Amino acid sequence: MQKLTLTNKNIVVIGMGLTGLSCVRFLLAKGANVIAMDSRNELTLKLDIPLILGELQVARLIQADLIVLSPGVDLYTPAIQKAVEAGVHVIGDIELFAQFNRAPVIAITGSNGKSTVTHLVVDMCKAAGKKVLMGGNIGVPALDLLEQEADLVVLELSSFQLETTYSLMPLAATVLNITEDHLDRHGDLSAYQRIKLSIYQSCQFKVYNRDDPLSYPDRLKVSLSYGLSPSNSGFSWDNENACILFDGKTFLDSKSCLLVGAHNMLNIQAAAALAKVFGIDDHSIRQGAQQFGGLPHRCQTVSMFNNVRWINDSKATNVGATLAAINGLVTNLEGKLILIAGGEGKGADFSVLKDCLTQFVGLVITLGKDGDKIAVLHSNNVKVQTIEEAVLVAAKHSQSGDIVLLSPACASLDMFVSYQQRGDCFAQAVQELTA
Ligand code: UMA
Ligand code: ADP
Repeated sequence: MQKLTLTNKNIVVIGMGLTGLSCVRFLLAKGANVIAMDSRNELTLKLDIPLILGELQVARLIQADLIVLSPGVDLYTPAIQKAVEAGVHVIGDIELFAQFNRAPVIAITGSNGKSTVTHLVVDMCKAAGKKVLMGGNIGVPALDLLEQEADLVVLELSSFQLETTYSLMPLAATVLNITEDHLDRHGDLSAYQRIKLSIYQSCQFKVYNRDDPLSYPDRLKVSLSYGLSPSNSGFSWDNENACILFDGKTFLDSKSCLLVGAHNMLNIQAAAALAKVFGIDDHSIRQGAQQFGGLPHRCQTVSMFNNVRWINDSKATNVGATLAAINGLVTNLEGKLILIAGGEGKGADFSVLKDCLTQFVGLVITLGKDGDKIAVLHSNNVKVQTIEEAVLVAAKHSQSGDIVLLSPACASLDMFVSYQQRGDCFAQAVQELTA
């Protein structure tokens, strides 16, 4: 895409959430004429520009010089597609960022592990004394980062953001893994995969997961790989000694790290590879990896009571994350695993959970819009209405040595404002029970 000129251009920003508001601020500062739109019928926002609420108006959209979409707004909404057909460019905030950013970018996507890897890379680079900024899907709109000077910008990118990005040209990028997610928006796995892989477009160092062919860049030149499979080049895993290797030699002893689980060993490798190609020294990489204790709502122990471990993995919003949690936890399990799952399934095929549930899970407690689709996969299941009820049922069936895991394999939005609220409700119910 050609370099954008924004001054005096008529630009429509759709979606007045975090992203949309950052776009409005940025575009106004660049001298554009901005109109805001939001599908909600009511919105109490104080904006000094026109705000059009309710159904998107095609007539307004086709008059625009440019449309900037929030990630939560579907590019294939009929009104937006009419504007595209009329020749109006549609981009997202990451494309705007790309057009005006001057700092090197490390870009991270994948179905799971993005936030963990993004934090790890930032910590590794900070350990080396670099001025690093972090943003994107992680919660800080990328455009807000342009206000500060930095040695490096680390961006977590979702498929929604990548779908409207054309000229990011990251210094280094990775697709951590690809498992079904957001199919309600992208249609099928291959469409979702194609959007994820676009992160490698014009990227200098393609850092890739050797063990997940779906996530491979199409050209493997100038690349560094990671994986749990053996390899004499790039990062790999020595299962016997529980160490991360680089080019076949010991790089980091996992026992010196706070993160646990096979998926986190992959996350550390991915972050280390990205930091390495940016030129961060090995000592700082190890330091960053060793000091990182993990993020809330990701396989986080919230209570240990009567030797039952209660784990909040509310951020597991797709089947891949739940599979990783179960497979990671069963290695140290004394008793049985009780799984609490269900919510908004986003069009996923849950049958891939069946073998894992049958093999490792003693009881499945389900709730939410698509809970029944998970309940049918296990002969020992209980259906509940609320997270509090799920905790009570789990308490009744648990005994010393068991793990109770909230790892829903679904989004939370059918019952909660966010995955954080779902995780907090779970933790609170567990606290009340064990107080
Ligand atoms: N809206 C419309 N029309 C629509 C849909 C939404 O007008 O068809 C409006 C809503 O009424 C609301 C606004 O758009 O006013 C919300 O915009 P948004 O959904 O794009 O959300 P933001 O607040 O801008 O947050 C977004 C990301 N949200 C989504 O992708 C859904 C945040 O990721 C991200 O942190 C933030 O930008 C900053 O970059 C959240 C997320 O859930 C955490 N991401 C998904 C995920 O991780 O699975 C992709
Ligand atoms: P994202 O930002 O991609 O959602 P997070 O780091 O927030 O990723 O983790 C989300 C969920 O995925 C958590 O439940 C976590 O336990 C799980 N997870 C983290 N890393 C991986 C991985 N490499 N593979 C599979 N699941 C993972």
